[in-house]
Amino acid sequence: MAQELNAAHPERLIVIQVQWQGDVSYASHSARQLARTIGFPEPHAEEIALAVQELATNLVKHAAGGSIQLSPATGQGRTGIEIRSDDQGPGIPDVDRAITDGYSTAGTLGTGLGTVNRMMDELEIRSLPSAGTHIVCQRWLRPANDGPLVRELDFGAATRPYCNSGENGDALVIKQWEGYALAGVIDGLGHGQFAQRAAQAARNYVEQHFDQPLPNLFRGVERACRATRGVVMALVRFDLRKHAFTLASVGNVEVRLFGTTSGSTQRFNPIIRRGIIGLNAPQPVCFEHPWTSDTLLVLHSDGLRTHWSGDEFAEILREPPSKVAHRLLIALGKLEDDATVVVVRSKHS
Ligand SMILES: [Mn+2]
Repeated sequence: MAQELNAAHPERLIVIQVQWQGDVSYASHSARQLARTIGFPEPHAEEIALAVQELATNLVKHAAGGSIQLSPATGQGRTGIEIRSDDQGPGIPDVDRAITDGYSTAGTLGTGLGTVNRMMDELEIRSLPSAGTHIVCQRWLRPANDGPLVRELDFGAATRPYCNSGENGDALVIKQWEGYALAGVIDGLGHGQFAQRAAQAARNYVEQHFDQPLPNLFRGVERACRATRGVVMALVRFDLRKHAFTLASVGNVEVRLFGTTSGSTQRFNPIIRRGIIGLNAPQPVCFEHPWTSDTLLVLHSDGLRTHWSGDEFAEILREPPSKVAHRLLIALGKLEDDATVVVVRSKHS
């Protein structure tokens, strides 16, 4: 695939032999230049340059040199940049650990791969002691945002750690962009410091890639959480032009859908994969469902009781989403677990 792409743009394939620190700066500079040429805005070109700097630094420090290849990339109607890093060095002893942000200790092979995972949209690593390390990653252009964003959804959220301790092992994501939105609840396994680390690794990845397709987000979080305890996560992506949303979920995050004018619970039986992302999770099934102006969506972690009905909370569910979230958290939150609620409804004009 990469070869075809390169063949299509032979004039824009850049191969840089990286042996010493000066080559690192040159590789990073070249990546920034190519990213600008492809059309990446400055902050994104900077992130791509940073990813290349991390990869090239690894080549110098741990592989006695190697090569960085930069080229334009296309795929699934998208345009972007592809970066390859190849060496014949000793291989990365623990890829899972290396790729988890904040885990790789400075100075060991694979340092900075967490950064590469966050900066790039897709990432593949093959590393063997006998055959060196081969990394391919892509970053895609985001559609340009023209004009002020019309916020079509109202979000509410409430979260707190267990027993009101300082460390919250739950996290949430809320994003809106032109015609789309993303909402999610993430629950790091257990609670306390290590649950928080897992949840934050997942949240950081999703925040950085929020507009990417759901399967890509789950694959990226899987990479980001490999050396953590792991997380469960439900993400909902709204396609407002299509009046639809897509849900993908792994593990125990409650998803409820209500018709707020009728007060009725809508039939909604998505396929929820069991498992823990970062440890043993299969890819989630993406489930599409219509989104209407009177739909209320509630996501919550298992730190809230799951046995509740819309009838019980009919009054509360008519409140603004932020109020719904807070009142559900107070009514249903279990003291012994981190608890998080996200509520979404169309803005009523
Ligand atoms: Mn929990």
